Amino acid sequence: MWAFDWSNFVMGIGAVNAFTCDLTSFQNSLKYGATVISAKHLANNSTFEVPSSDIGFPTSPTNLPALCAVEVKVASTANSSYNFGLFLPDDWNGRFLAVGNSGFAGGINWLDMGAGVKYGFATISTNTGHSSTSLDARWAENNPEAFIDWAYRSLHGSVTAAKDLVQKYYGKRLSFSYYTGCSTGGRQGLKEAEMFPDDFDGIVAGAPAWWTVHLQLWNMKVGMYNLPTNAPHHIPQELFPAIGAEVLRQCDGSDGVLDNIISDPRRCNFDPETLLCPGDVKDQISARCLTSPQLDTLYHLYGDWVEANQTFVFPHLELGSEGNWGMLLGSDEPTTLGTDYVKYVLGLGSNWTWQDYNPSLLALSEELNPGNATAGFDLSAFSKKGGKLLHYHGLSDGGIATHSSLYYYNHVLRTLKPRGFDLDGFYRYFMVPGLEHCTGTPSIMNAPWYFAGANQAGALGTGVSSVPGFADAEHDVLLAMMEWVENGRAPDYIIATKWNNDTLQDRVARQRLLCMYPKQAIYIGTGDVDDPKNWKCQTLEKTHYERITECSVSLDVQFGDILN
Ligand SMILES: *[C@@H]1O[C@H](CO)[C@@H](O)[C@H](O)[C@H]1NC(C)=O
Ligand SMILES: *[C@@H]1O[C@H](CO)[C@@H](O)[C@H](O)[C@H]1NC(C)=O
Ligand SMILES: *[C@@H]1O[C@H](CO)[C@@H](O)[C@H](O)[C@H]1NC(C)=O
Ligand SMILES: *[C@@H]1O[C@H](CO)[C@@H](O)[C@H](O)[C@H]1NC(C)=O
Ligand SMILES: *[C@@H]1O[C@H](CO)[C@@H](O)[C@H](O)[C@H]1NC(C)=O
Ligand SMILES: *[C@@H]1O[C@H](CO)[C@@H](O)[C@H](O)[C@H]1NC(C)=O
Ligand SMILES: CC(=O)N[C@H]1CO[C@H](CO)[C@@H](O)[C@@H]1O
Repeated sequence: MWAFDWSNFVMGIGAVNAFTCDLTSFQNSLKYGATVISAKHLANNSTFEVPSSDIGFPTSPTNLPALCAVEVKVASTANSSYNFGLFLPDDWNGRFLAVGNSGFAGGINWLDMGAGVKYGFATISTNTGHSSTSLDARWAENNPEAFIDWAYRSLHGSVTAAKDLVQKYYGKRLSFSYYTGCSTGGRQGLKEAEMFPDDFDGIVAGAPAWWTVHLQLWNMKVGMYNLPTNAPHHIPQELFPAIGAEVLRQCDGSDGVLDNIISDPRRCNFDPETLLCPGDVKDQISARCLTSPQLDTLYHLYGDWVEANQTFVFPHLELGSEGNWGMLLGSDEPTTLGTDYVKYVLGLGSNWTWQDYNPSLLALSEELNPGNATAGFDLSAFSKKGGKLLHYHGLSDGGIATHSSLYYYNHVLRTLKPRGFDLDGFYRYFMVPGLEHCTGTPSIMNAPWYFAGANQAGALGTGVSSVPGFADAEHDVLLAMMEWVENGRAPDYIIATKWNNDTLQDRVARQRLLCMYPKQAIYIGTGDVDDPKNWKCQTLEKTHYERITECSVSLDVQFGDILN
């Protein structure tokens, strides 16, 4: 324990905190129903050792600025509670930042807090009310209150309590509040914009898992298309790279440039039949080809999920997502993101197996709408109070189909535009060619995927923050958000960066414009394709697919689900 609070000295003239970084001081300033678990000061360049109980986010952030690290427990009902963690930097920028969670994880996201506190934000994260890894929802069994905590209650409650503590600790009002999260974190951001519009001035939502009632079942359905593993239609994981390579061969040029990046899969007329094995193949893996039943599976994967009554349930996996298919395919069971949802959240019990699947589960999921986790489309209150939303989704995402984001964006547009709202004024959506689920890119594409989105800094290193060498509002989505909120300069584009081997010590391999939807990056025709200066943002005519997904009833899709 620190006997003396050095932070008062580090902060210098006129910046003495209202109280010191210790458990008693925090406990005394907390409201009823909350308990301080720990509070300690860390010197500059320290590592915060994540408690071993945090199995959701076990990685310790390193090279932190001098800060006060606090953990608080808050009761949400008589028999449920959640915790939140708080990093209070000695050198505070006067602003507040909350970071989001992943999958079903219960844990405080200390790693993303580490990236956030380096900007100078007072940074928080909630454990969402339970302890688990991101693929595990056993905690939700017979525990609807815990599911409500995960769905939205813990984040809103943590933000409210933490803002109060931040202002008491520094003895000053905070100026602006921000949020950044990806996947479940993206969903949490959209729920906040919808239900608690006053919590944040700016929300960055990546690859949002917003459609809980359909998404979790789709996660399972995608795996089921490729099961059981002994069936003739099963495609072994070893063949995914061959499929990815053929997709790239056929689709790379459909955006006008051969650069190994599929910028616009919607414009590719992919012909899966070119992958068909010749008659005499003995070793399919080395021949890199598919049988006729395996091609049927491919059609399912690239086709939207549409129910027999023409209800559109979820969009397709994208052409170019093959490098990320390990998330939902390639195992001998569908992901527990789906099966645990059915067993423990919909309540069918631990003996339920994916072989018991039937379409009535979809109706049950819609009817129960567990925890009210699915985000809605009415963002009018957030818009009216001046809130800003930056939403992005990778076009190589193998965990959450990319166009579920386009569906969300289009439905917000349908909800608000007739009421006179200008979407571009408060809500901007960016598709990211070659970005997998939140972080990374397929190795054959090597696309620029880094722009300091949620979870991204941690993927480059435990001490990384912002965009090293390019820490400005053009390259860093959080700085772009601050520029929009605080100076009224809305981003039309973000520049994404790719370091060789995703290693900061290595050189920058390429950078690329990401454009605000419906614009997309178009090569100007001369100069290095890896230099963003040689690209511009331009609107192309909508493709057939975009027009189709604007209808929630899908009559005919690019790879129609005729085989369902
Ligand atoms: C910061 O900490 C790292 C260990 O995480 C250490 O290697 C490095 O030398 C330290 N830097 C300074 C300037 O003390
Ligand atoms: C904190 O440590 C880093 C090295 O890790 C150093 O670059 C920086 O100047 C230090 N900051 C302060 C305020 O001492
Ligand atoms: C929590 O308490 C409520 C009533 O207060 C009860 O209905 C519910 O079953 C309890 N849940 C658990 C997990 O104990
Ligand atoms: C699961 O199946 C086992 C064996 O058939 C049975 O003993 C157990 O009661 C079942 N559990 C539930 C929750 O139905
Ligand atoms: C269509 O069927 C699905 C289940 O297969 C159900 O969830 C959905 O509510 C149905 N929609 C309509 C409009 O009947
Ligand atoms: C569910 O969320 C909607 C907004 O998405 C809100 O209007 C409604 O009050 C919520 N219901 C409950 C029970 O939380
Ligand atoms: C360690 C490693 O993977 N190094 C690779 C970095 O990238 C270059 C090409 O861009 C490869 O040649 C190296 O093998």
